[in-house]
Amino acid sequence: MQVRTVATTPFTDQKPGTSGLRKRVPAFKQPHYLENFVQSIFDTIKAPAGATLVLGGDGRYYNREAIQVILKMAAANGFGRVLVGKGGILSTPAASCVIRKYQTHGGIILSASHNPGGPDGDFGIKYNGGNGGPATEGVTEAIFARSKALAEYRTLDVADVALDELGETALGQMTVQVIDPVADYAELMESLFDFDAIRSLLSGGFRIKFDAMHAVTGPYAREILVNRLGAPADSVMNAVPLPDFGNGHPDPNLTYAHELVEIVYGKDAPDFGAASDGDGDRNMILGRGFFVNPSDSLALIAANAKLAPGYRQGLAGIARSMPTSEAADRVAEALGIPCYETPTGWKFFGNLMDAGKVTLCGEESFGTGSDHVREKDGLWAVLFWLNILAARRQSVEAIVREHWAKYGRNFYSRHDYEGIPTDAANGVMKLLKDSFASLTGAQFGHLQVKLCDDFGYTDPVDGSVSTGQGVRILFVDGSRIVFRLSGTGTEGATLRIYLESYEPDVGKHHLDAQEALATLIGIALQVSELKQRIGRDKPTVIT
Ligand code: VG1
Ligand code: CO
Repeated sequence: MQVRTVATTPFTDQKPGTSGLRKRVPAFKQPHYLENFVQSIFDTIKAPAGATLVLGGDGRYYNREAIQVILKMAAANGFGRVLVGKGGILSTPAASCVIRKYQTHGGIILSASHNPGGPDGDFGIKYNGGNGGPATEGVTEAIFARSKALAEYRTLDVADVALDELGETALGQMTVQVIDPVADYAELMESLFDFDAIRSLLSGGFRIKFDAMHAVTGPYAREILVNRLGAPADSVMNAVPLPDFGNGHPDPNLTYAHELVEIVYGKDAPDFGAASDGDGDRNMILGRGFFVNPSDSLALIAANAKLAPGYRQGLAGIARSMPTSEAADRVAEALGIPCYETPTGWKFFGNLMDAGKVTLCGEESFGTGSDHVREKDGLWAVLFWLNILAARRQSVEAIVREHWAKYGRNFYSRHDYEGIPTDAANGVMKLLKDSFASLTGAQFGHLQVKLCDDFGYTDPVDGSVSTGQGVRILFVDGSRIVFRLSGTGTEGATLRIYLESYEPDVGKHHLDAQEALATLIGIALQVSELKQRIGRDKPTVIT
């Protein structure tokens, strides 16, 4: 079979964001667009001839077409084998699991995560290295640099490969191996958690509802929660992955997972609710009529980790992204283990886990995970909670309130302003940076500003430096406001405002987070001149 070398011209906009390259489907459908980026990956990673690659995606619109393009290019670029999930499907954590288990030369994951799908929706692609984790900034920068100089790509002129039956097909010199996307992942979960205890919880009348949001986790949740743990079949809703996610927005938060929220806050509600996102790496945890803030969830999992067999030996350390609340720091302190603060994005956790410095990682954006893979992992978090609930036999709410009583409560919220003009968003960030000097020491009611900066991070393992990771306004009493521009959107800009204050007084823990954070919210709006500059009264999403 003849390798065909195709002449191409570079695109200038193939810079990966927080988690890979994300664009609208029509952008990816431009002639050569996907091919250019894939060739840039292959040219950068320089896999040895005959290497194995993992390939799969969240099943969104254009997933199948892209998989065929990538398979042919992988064959033409000298790969020996590609492990591809059946139907082209692999959740992000499952892809990470497979890369690690079969020690492949990394993998390519097709996903725009929580962004909507469909012909006019979003598509995305990223490369994960041999450790199973997202390529580090050094690698993504090199891929971007290559994409700007690319003159040709290589492919094979062959028919498409059948992806709907398990088994092997030859593609030129390469073997395409279609694997069960769920089996390896389910086995890993069973090795970490006490499935017997969870089974007995579920058979004792404890009711759960998991919303797969028409996205990738449906088959995983059915296999694990229903087939292996014995939950009734209707415990998993929206379980069939659809290319357009049923026209929904597969983002597990109180706004977009409203179908689940109505059930869990409604009459005859289940004891536990959870949802996951488009590619299965995010999670939202709910108790009956009760929302668990993702930052609290990380802290709670850390505090209760020893209840799960896979973590009985204790934790090496915890890492959280900078905007994530400091609730986990308090647990780390009590456990006498380190807590690292990294920039936003899972790629910053990989080195810490590889070096054995941390076991658990988390982000405020509904992302929790551990060193079992190198991605955040939605179902893993759900199973961790079920394991804790099976061991403690209390309600979700009671467990969270006990945690607050012991450690204090970190009131926390994120306000997102989505789809605002890029110039206005940049203007807000510039204004804030220009105000550091005047803000430092400034008094707002009972709150005084201690320090303002633009967060920078030096990786403790490889010494690499990442700057410009978010504007922080830190107050003397420990309260914080953080401003960041999203790196995952495809339309205009999204400004995120993260708000946090610590409350040791258990008598105030019942307060609503928005109420408790009202003063900080007012300060954030004032110093950013947000209303004047972007003309919005309210955030698009509050979490
Ligand atoms: C967002 C979240 C970040 C997360 C990233 C990828 O990034 O804030 O915490 O790691 O999405 O998650 P940004 O740059 O838009 O704030 V996923 O589930 O979309 O791969
Ligand atoms: Co995701």
